[in-house]
Amino acid sequence: MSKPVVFSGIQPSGNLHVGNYLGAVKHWIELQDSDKYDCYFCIVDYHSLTGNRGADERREQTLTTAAELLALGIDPNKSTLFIQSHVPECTELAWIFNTVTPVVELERMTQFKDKSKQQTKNINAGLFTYPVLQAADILLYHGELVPVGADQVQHIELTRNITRWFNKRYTEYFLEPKPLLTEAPKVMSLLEPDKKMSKSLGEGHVIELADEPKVIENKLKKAVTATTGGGKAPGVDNLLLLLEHFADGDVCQQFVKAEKAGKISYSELKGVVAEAVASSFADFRERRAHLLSDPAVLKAQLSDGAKKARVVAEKTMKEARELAGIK
Ligand code: AQP
Repeated sequence: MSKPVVFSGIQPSGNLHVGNYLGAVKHWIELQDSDKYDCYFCIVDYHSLTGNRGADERREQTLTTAAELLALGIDPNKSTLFIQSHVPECTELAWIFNTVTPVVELERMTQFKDKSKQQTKNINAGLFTYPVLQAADILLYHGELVPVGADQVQHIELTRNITRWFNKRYTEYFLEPKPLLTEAPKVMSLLEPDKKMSKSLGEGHVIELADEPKVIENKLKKAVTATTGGGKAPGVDNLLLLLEHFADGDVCQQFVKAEKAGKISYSELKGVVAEAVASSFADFRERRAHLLSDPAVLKAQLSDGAKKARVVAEKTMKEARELAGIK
């Protein structure tokens, strides 16, 4: 019996942050280690072309992202880990999907609207069709479960629709995938806690997993907690969420109680969060440095992953071409 396929991707647009970890990558590792799924994890460098970074930076960050995923526990013997552009079939399938996807549906995508505001001088067509390429990635491997953060749910819904549009126009072929969320599907920015933590917001907004303890401490010192006017402060909730996931259980409860009693010290909370996050990733930082010291080994692992992925991708693409009446 074949196992259900899990597929997910991450952009090489910067070092991984605690949002990427709690919302997605931690879940990837749990699913991989459960041994119940056939897991594909992809570093989506084609997707990252929609941003502003240069070629050299992209190439370097792609390897760094691979090292970070391996250092966190993605195991190439258990999962297929690869770089998206090493399996270019996804761009061909994306083209077919572009032709069944109504423009109005893409116009509804909140990520497109947000990114268009963030990069006003570079609102490229790739940014608009980004979720179509994402659908192609998932369906190329017949992904059934897609572990992502809350911000990606709308895109997975669109993937489900693309499946229906393709199947209706041609033949019932693709299965509709489902998003899988963690208990922390949306970690917020440290400086603007009404926005999700995002690499593209800038340095002070994110805690990178590779940040040294002092850096984490300094970032947390500047984190927005409660603003005047009372009410529930999203910045405080966000720090408590980090504590819940990175510190021992009762530590978080003590701060939750103190907050309810109006006796919480934000500077103390920030110090404890900094310590908990930094110590949770101490081993990771060592493994990451070790992996990055030998890029040839990393590249060989990624090339093996792409070979495995390509076997499935070529089969799907051959069938999809036939169904669409090309070749
Ligand atoms: N703040 C977050 N909380 C929970 N999950 C998150 N994810 C991202 N930010 C958070 C999830 O991480 C996975 C990989 O994300 P990505 O790098 O491919 O794309 P992204 O969502 O665009 O991440 P960023 O940090 O916001 O990158 P930029 O700024 O470059 O666009 C996804 O599953 C995502 O949901």
